[in-house]
Amino acid sequence: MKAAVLYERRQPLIVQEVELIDPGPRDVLVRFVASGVCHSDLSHWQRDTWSPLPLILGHEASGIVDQVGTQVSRVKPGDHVIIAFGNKCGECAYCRRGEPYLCTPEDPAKNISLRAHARRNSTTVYGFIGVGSFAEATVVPESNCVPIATSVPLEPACLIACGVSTGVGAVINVAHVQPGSSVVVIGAGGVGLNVIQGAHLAGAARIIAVDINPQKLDLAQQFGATHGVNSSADDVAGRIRQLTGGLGADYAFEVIGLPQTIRQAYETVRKGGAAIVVGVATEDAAVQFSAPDLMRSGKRILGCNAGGVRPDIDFPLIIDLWQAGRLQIEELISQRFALDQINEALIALQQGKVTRGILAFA
Ligand code: COD
Ligand code: ZN
Repeated sequence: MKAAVLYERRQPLIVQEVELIDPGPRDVLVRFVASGVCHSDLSHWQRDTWSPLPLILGHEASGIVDQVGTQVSRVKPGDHVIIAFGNKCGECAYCRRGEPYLCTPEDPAKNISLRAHARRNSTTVYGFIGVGSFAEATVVPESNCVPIATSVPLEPACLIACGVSTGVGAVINVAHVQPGSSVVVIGAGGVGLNVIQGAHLAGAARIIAVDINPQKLDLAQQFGATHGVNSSADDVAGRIRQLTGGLGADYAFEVIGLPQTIRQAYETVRKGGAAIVVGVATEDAAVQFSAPDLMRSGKRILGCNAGGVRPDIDFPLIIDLWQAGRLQIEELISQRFALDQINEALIALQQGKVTRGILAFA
């Protein structure tokens, strides 16, 4: 199959033939229909991260089941699926307590990010968080496949695997945003726009988008933001206090992954409010808080790993909301690329030129 392989960080991905591993007894071979291009893909291209090389990036994907291992029972060839990224072993303490986004396989050899995904000649090629969707196909454990009805448009459904579920999940599963509340969203990108539409869905009265890119602030309004603050021009803390009756917001979501914007989220919430950290910062990043201020203010800082999403429960729920007209998903896609154009797609994301770009394989 054709895949875009990352050999050296910050250098162009190379589109070439690789050989996928054969599916094991509990694995499924899925042919991709679409893959979103998310900032996490860009981060693993730009930063020196833990992910092993050579690597096929891409983790926000939908497709059609092509082959199944001998013990697979949850899907069959021809089924439409959204692929959940990361480990979903179903057996560890976290999976058993219904927190699959924290899955930690007891046997490190079962870590989906570190198992051989494909080969080129005799070189092992890895698949990003087990998915590797900048390619024509993948092999994943059946527990990573969420089947969906054939009536659901499969191309936009790819965005449910990350951007939509992480954003909506941050609001519903992690912060539990209450009707009538005030919500700040710092970073109105592919994931941040979904925090905004999640907050709108949860009945927030004020949704204040903060971004350095004025075009993203316009987009934010289309997805439910009531106000926009341009953080390269405006006094963010002052403007938010003004918009929230002087107290600060009930919730502030950081959806970028920078220490200064995580700090900004903490500063913009009222006493008793919650700052939710959705973006992943570089491994050495640290953020300072005054311990007595944290104690006296009763503010809460919540870590949010992949939106606290339980794919088997939350993907069908999101599809129902989308099909009922309560979430916008097609509207997030501003540009389609072919696999050969993957480097252009990453650069368009880096330059802030797309709402969400997708690779379309059909
Ligand atoms: N102040 C305000 N806005 C900023 C700033 C800043 N200093 N810097 C950048 N921005 C804005 C950009 O203009 C853009 O609108 C937005 O931030 C970022 O958007 P995108 O579209 O580039 O990025 P996303 O939305 O795809 O990236 C989302 C995350 C940053 C949340 C993602 O990359 C991440 O860190 N995920 C965390 C871990 C996780 O849950 N992973 C699951 C797989 S993603
Ligand atoms: Zn992502």
